[in-house]
Amino acid sequence: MNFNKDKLLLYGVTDRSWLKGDTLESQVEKAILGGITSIQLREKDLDHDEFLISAKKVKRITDQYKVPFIINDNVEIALEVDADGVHIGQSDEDIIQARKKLGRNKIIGVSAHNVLEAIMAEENGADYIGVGAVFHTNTKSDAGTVSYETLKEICNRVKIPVVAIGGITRKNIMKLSGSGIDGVAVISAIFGEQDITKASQEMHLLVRKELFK
Ligand code: 3NM
Repeated sequence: MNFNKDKLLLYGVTDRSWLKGDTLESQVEKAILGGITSIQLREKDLDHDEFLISAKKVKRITDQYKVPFIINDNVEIALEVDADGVHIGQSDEDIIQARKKLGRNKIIGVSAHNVLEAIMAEENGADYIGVGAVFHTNTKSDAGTVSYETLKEICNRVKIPVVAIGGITRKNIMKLSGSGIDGVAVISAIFGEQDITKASQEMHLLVRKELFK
């Protein structure tokens, strides 16, 4: 896929623990209406068939709004629903294997926590890197921490787009200003909010204002 880095500006990542009676696809639609520019379906607790059903439902929405649709850590599901790509962690499926299965036209995002991991991911053919956790997060219990200096160094050292993740909120987003990131990936500050559309709208404005001034 000819991946436009502008699509990474505000990257929403789903989390079933925030459903509160809503459906995931409805939450995704609300977030898109507020201004998220990509979505990652992150299903940590579903078996293959349930994951597939969820992916098909969310893809209907992302197709409708033409928002890139990335599957977390599951190349098979990405292929089955013809998603735009996958996001894999350092311990997840190897990037090179993923590329073989997906071909050149799909996006592969990789999590990196230090400069070496970021450089390796780029060399192995990643299309973008997710770097975190840049702030404390309650969403991912095993998230490491990445300092502002490391984030900035990663942005300087790799040519592919860099997205910051972990604990990013409307209150702290400006602390990432000047780091060189291309966007932010967010779970709770969007999907954990009562009004998902408003939260993503405000976040979108802040990302534009604070990151690219
Ligand atoms: N990955 P929230 S931090 C999914 O550091 C994820 O790689 C991270 O959720 C990493 O926006 C994280 O609610 C959780 O903090 C992000």
